[in-house]
Amino acid sequence: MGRRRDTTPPDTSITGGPSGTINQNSATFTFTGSDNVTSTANLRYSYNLDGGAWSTPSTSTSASLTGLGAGAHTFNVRAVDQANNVDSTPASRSFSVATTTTTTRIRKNQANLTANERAAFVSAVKALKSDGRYDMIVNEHRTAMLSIRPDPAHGGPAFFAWHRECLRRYELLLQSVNPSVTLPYWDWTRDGSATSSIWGADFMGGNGDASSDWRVTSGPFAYSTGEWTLTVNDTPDTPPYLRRTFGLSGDALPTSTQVNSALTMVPYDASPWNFDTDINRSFRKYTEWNIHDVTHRWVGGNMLQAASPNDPVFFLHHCNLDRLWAMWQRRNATEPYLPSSGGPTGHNIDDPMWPWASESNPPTPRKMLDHRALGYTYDDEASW
Ligand SMILES: [Cu+2]
Repeated sequence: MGRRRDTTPPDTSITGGPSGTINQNSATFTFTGSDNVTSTANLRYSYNLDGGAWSTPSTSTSASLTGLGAGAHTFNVRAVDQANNVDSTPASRSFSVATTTTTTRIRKNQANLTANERAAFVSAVKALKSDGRYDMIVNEHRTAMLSIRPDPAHGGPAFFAWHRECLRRYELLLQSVNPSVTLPYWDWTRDGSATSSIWGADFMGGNGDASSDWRVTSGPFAYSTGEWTLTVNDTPDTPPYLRRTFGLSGDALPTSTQVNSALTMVPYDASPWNFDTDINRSFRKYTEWNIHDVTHRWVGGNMLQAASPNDPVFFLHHCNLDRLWAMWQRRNATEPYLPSSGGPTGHNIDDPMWPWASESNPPTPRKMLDHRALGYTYDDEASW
């Protein structure tokens, strides 16, 4: 009499993985099985998605799925024992991928935008202006600078983190109007003249007119369009029209030499963590003073004010500063954000940042450190 042949199939169960709705297009499932003869360690597993082809059986007890489309999915897995009996009732798990998955969005150099991309950006900006959401952001920046003490956004370590959050929220608002839009950056070291394409009549518009109180008279943000009236201002006597005074302050736009100096400057910031920090011992202070401030002054007009986001180029300028911070982080990977304590309120690494501090999961400098985790990248990161 020979040994009785094992004809009993194993059982399979899923031990981990998503259920319900997920906000990403990848998922990992774990599973196990049991059998009358084969030990669990010797079982093999085969799986499929949405009833597709079964994978080749393997002893691996997890499966990582990537590139999942939006909508409902079912993951199926079945154990196979050493006599090649296959579980005829596979374990299944249903889940669904949200239609608005967190996809990484690429921020591009404004000089490389196509005409269509420029038009889409401008029209999203104008949509936010017309429904008041643009002016809400202008007001947050203005209030931070004029009324909240210490200023949560300027003159301290959180300078980069605060503006990263401000820009991210602005970009999300733009994307609520047009999901294909991302924030472009203005590389002043490359496009540093009054005739650079950034100032084109189809994009930011040009310099102010000296004979009209430096009023911007060209492009989509000229007062005459009726679509760009300044309502949030530093003082009640500020004119309602956008003003620019290129180069009038005597400042020059940042050079690549200055940018390179910033990129090699360590540590991130230094005591006393404010306006008095030694400019040669702080990436933050050097960049805020020698690169950020001079650009605000070179553009002039509304860019000199606390309500400087009234000029839409504010966000393109700060987008390049955000890129510079990310580049500095990459090149100085062992240099931490500073400080963890002892800095002005709102500027320590785990301090909630005004005006978002009362939200249930308020942004802090620490939560701003990884820009890619916030859902965006820069178009030239490969060359950093
Ligand atoms: Cu600012």
